[in-house]
Amino acid sequence: MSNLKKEILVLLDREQFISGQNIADQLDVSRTAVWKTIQALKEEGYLIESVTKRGYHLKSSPRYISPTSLSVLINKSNLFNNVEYFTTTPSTQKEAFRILSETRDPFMVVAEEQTEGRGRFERHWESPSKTGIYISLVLRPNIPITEIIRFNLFISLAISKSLDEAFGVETGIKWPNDIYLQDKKICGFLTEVVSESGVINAIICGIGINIFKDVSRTKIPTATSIEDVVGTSEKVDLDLFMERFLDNIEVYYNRFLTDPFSSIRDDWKAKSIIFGKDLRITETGNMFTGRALDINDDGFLEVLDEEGNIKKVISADIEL
Ligand code: BT5
Repeated sequence: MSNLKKEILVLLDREQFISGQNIADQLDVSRTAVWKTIQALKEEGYLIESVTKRGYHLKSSPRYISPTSLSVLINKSNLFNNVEYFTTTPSTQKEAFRILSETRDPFMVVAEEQTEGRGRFERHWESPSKTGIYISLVLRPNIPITEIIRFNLFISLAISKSLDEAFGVETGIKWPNDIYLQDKKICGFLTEVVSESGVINAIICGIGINIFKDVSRTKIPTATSIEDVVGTSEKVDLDLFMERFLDNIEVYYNRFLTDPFSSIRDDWKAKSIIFGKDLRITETGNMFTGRALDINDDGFLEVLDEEGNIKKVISADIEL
């Protein structure tokens, strides 16, 4: 990633013009270098107006996430200092596992398209090009593997809040790993772990979010996208979403490291969509029906089954 691209993007303003000379002086580069970099940004999808004697002005950002905006955001992040960006890849999870051995630092993998995106239990995740966000977060907490159930609770709240804040929607959490919007699935995530002697070496959390409409998703009747709900793609600002997302992931990941689930229980339950409903629950191949009562401090779901027994469920498929 060219540093100059990032630096010029930070200087370009939506309200005011900035002259090429001013940019060149501030960044200590030639005006030709500025001009060339502006052309490269235009090729990435930035609409940059240039007016004689006034200079440059940013009219709009690309419709989809741009690698340059993403690396500007990563520079501000206290949690991640590297992002690997792919235009296409089989799966960001696969890339994350490959890169894992090269670094001890947390990092992110982002792709515009996945050809073999996967859900839990090797299920398929539909990942059409530039219409969804496909991310793997790699985190390296030094904690026992049993804590991973709690991780999912903190992360689901971070994702759900980010969607609400960026797009003005009201998403809900469908335990254990889905985010719903208006009764349909807008996001799914899966958490995989590399561990040694019961201690986590790395968490690899893969998150798929449907943003724009795409014909390939119409075959999944339970799926929706942000565009399906907000109506027009002009209101969808992915730079804003990524900013909210990185902020919330950092906040809730830090809280996960220090605080018990009880500290977010009320917030989490207010966003949960499974309470007070009859559920069909499938856990390790066994299906039963019941009502969700509560989530305990370890992250287990407590369910009242039809025989009146309280069952504790760790991870399951839930049908509402
Ligand atoms: C999940 O699995 O919901 C976790 C999905 C995680 C995807 C991310 S994308 C980045 C990273 N890299 C990867 O390769 N994966 C992760 P699960 O609960 O098993 O749900 C899968 C089911 O959701 C499928 O069987 C379909 O019924 C449905 N589905 C598939 N694609 C979908 C989509 N785009 N939107 C909504 N539902 C979908």
